[in-house]
This record gives sequence, structure tokens and C-alpha cells, in this order.
Amino acid sequence: MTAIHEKNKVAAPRPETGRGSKNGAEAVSDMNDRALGLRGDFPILSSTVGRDKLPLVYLDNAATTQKPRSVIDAISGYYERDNSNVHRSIHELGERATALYEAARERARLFVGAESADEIVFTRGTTEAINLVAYSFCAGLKPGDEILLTQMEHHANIVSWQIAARLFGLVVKFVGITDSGELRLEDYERLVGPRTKMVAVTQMSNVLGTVNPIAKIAGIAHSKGIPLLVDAAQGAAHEGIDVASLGADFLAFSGHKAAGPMGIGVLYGKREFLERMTPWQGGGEMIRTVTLEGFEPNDLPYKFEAGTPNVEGAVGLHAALDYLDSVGTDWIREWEKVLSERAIAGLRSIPGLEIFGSARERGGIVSFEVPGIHAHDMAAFLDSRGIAIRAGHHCAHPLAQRLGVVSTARASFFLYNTLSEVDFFIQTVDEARRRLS
Ligand code: C6P
Repeated sequence: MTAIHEKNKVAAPRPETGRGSKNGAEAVSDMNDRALGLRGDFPILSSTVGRDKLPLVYLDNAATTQKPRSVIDAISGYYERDNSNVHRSIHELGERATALYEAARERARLFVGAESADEIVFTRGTTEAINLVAYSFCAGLKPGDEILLTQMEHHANIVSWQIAARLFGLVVKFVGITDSGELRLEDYERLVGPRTKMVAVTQMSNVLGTVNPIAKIAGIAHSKGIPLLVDAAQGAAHEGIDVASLGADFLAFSGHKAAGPMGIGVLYGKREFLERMTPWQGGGEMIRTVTLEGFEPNDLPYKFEAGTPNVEGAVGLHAALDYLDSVGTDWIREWEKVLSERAIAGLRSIPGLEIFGSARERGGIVSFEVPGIHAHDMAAFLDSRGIAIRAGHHCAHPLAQRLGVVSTARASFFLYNTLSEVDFFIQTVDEARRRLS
């Protein structure tokens, strides 16, 4: 444990963070103790950075989270004991690897609350999952049909549809956002029309931290018979997912943003839609038969998994989902709320600093700007103190344009961040303001 993570350095919690039946300060202190304990599960968090060997303060969790020992061990254990190609080889290792791969699919089914493992397609991540739906679903549409997105989407949930629109002659429309960074729900009533064939929205904005009212949006879409795709890249590990209560017909998330490895992600799709959709990539495993004249696609979900899959990724994802459920997504959501409320309160006390987004429902992502200091300079200054944040447009150009900025600095939290880290972060942002402006 490093100096800024020391329990005795935890500052008194702010009164507005009180929760639960215990006295607020006590409850927050208990949660902080738990976060401190959980840090021990993540080997990288005890490492140091920079020439001065500073303790790492990792606040770039929206870009990717760190991985617990159980995930690292699951991946190396797979290569030490079980590695083989899947669904192909009639030998013991082949069968073991296949069983592990399919067990991971069942684990993902449980995590998202899908009815059947056939509705779980492994992809490289959220981006590939959305591209898959944008291509395969839109291939069945007619020129002039419409896709309804929002202005706060990540490029993965914009450009995939724009490519499909170019290929199939579709029209892409956008729901706007308010000055507080919430969706203009009234736009749905205005923009959903007879040609709307898909509504797609992010569960949580990767810039504003806004948590969107997915069930309400699903209600609007479903009342007109339109399916809903949820981009759960920022929601999966932080808000929890249940496709039935969200009303998601499609849902995408990435393993690496949920304590799992890179290069693996999940697409959930309702059977009725997946069955009607055309395969998007051709190759091994996705076919039942092939002749020189054509092919017969395989059953779900293999129809959408062409080529040798990322088995190590699936094994690591399985361990990650076990880990998240052992901590509890309710607890993670509550803790990140405490951390972000504390960060927002602290940042608000810094003269001139602007925070982007003040939605009523928000998660552990805070974007900000100190006028006169470029976000990259802010990030570099924080890095010089061992604090990792992200600076830039966060792959959301249209949102940056709506906010009137080129880039912002962004801190994002996860289950292992502590009150002391938040306080050190605020102190260092203020130091940057004094030194750089
Ligand atoms: N956002 C961020 O720092 P991939 O790259 O496929 O794992 O996830 C794409 C993606 C899709 N939707 C949302 C809401 C996202 O936040 C992301 C990834 C990272 O904000 C990298 S740009």
C-alpha cells in the first residue's frame, strides 16, 4: 500500500455522501475500507510510475479497467493446461478448450440476463458488436429507412450506422441533449416515425457520465415496434445489466472495460432478430455447408463467429464476470457514486474550472476543463504526479462539438479507487491550475 492509499490518510467524508442505514460517514468509511481491500486483488495497483517511482493513481477506467489476479491466472492457466482450437478438434485438449469457451458464453448469458446462450455472440469488443448489428441488421432494410441515435454517442455507435447508411441508403437521425447533458426525451416522440427501424443509445456517456433512462427509451421504441440497441461499454461493469429490465433487443459491451481482457466483447441479441439477420463475416465455423454455388449459415450464435475465436479472451472474461459479481455491481455503482460526488464537489471548489454535464443520474465519469490549460497539459501534469486520466475528444466528436470544446480532461473511477486518491487528484488539479495558467 502506498502513501496516498493509506487508510489513516483518508479525509473525513463529505456529508452529502451519506448512504444506507449507518451514519453516512461511517458507511462511506466502510466502503473505502472495502475498496482498499479490493486493491490487493489487482497486482498493477501496487506498482509505481515515473522516474520518482510514484504510486500509481489510476483514474482512466473508462478507457480500460485494470485486471484482477483471478483474470490473469485464468488466462495463463488456460495456456498452461487447456490451449487448443475450439469446435474442431476431437482430442482432449480440443474438448476442454471448447468446454471452457462455451462455459464463458453461459457466464456472459447469466451476466446480461439473456434467456439463452444462443443469444450471446462473442466479438472483439463493443465496437465490433455494434458494427456487426449495423451491417447485418441494416442489410435487411430498405433505402430511406431510418436509424435513430443520440448526440452523446461514442463513434462506435455513430460511424457503424453511418457506414451502413452509405451501403444501404439509410438515413441516420439524432436525439439532442440538454445543457445539463441529458437526452432530450421529447426528441424521441418527434423523431421516431414510420421509417425508423432501429433506436440505439449508450447506457452511460463516456464523456458526461450521464446514465440514460434506457427502460423509458425502450418503452418509446417498443410502442412503435422498433428494436433498441444498448451500448453498454460504460455501463456493464458499473451499472449492471439486465437485458429484460432494460428492454434491450441488442446490447454490446467490452471485456476490457469490465475487469476482463482486451480483444473480447459480447453482443447480446434477441433470438428473433439474430435469426433473421445475415452473417457479416465469412469463414470457418459460421457455415453449415459450403458448395461452389453458395453456403448455408450455421445455427446461432456460430453464424456470427467466423474464424478461430478469442478463447483466452473468453476464459478471462468468464473470470472477470465472476469477479464483478463477487464484488456486486450494486456495490460498485454506489461506491463510484460516492467517489464521483466527492470529485465533483472538490473540482467545483477550484476557481474557473468547468465540469461538463450535470445529469441527475450519473456514474463514475467526470470531464472537466480549466480555461487556459489544454486538457493534454492537464493530463501530462497529473501524470507527472502519478495520476492517470484521459484527455481528448474521447471518440465523441459530435458531443464535443455540442459542448463547444475540442478536448476535455476526464477522470473515471472503478471499484478499487479510494477517497484519498480522489482528494489527491483534486489537490493536483488545483496545483496544475496554479502552475500552468
Ligand atoms: N471508450 C473511452 O476512453 P471498444 O473500444 O470497442 O472497447 O469500446 C468502444 C466504446 C463504445 N461505446 C462507448 C460508450 C465507449 O466509451 C467506448 C470506448 C473508451 O471512452 C475508448 S475511446
